[in-house]
Amino acid sequence: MKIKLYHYVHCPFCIRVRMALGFFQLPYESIVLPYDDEKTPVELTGKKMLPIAVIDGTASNESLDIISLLDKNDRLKLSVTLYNNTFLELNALLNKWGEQVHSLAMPYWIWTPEFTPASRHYFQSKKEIKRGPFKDLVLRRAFFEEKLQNDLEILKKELRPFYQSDKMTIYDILIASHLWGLYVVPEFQFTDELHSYLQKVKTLCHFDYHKDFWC
Ligand SMILES: N[C@@H](CCC(=O)N[C@@H](CS)C(=O)NCC(=O)O)C(=O)O
Repeated sequence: MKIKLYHYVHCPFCIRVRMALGFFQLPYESIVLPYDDEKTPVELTGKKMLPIAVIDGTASNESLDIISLLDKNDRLKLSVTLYNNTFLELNALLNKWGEQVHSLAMPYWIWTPEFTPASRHYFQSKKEIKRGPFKDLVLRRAFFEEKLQNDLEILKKELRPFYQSDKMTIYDILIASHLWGLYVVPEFQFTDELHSYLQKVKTLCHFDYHKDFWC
C-alpha cells in the first residue's frame, strides 16, 4: 500500500490518521499543507478539508473513513466501535471538550513552525469569526481551563486503563488526538492520570507530534 497523507500538524482529525498509521506501523509520505493552500485539497477531493490520504492513487478525506481503509485486520475494532452508542456519546464529549481545547490552543498553534505569516493570517481571520479575537481568548484562558478540567473529570472515570477497555481502541485515538493540541499551550498541565494515559496512547501509536517540522 502506497500512502500519501496531506495534513495540518495541529488538526485533531489529521492527528487521528497519523496516530492510526503509527499504530499500524504503516510508512507514509507526510505532506504538511499550509492552511491557506486552497488549491491542493480542492484539486484532490473537491473541498478544502484535511486530512486527505491518497492510498494507491485514490484520494479520500474523512478521518474515520481513511482509518477504516487502513485497518484491514480490524485491529482498532472499528467494526464494533464505530457509530454505536458509546461512539456517539464520546463524540458528544469530544465536541464539548473541543470548545475549550480550541479556545485555549488556537492562539498558540499559529505560532508553531507550521504557520507562515500568510497562513497564520488566513487561520486567525477565519477562526476569529466564530470565537472572537484570539487576544480575548488568551485573556479568558483561566475560564476555559477550569471548564475543561471539570469536563475532563468524566474521562478519568472511564479509563481501564483505556477508554472503557483494557486494550487500546479507536476511542483512545479519538480522545488523544482531540486533546493533544493542548501540549503546545504554555504551562498547561493535564492531571498526572490523564498525562500518563495520553502518553500510553502516544507510545502505542509511535506518535511524534512535531516531528514533521524537522524532517
Ligand atoms: N469530518 C472531517 C473533519 C476534518 C476537518 O474539520 N478538518 C479541518 C481542520 S481541523 C479543515 O480541514 N478545515 C479547513 C478549513 O477550515 O479551512 C474528518 O473527520 O476528517
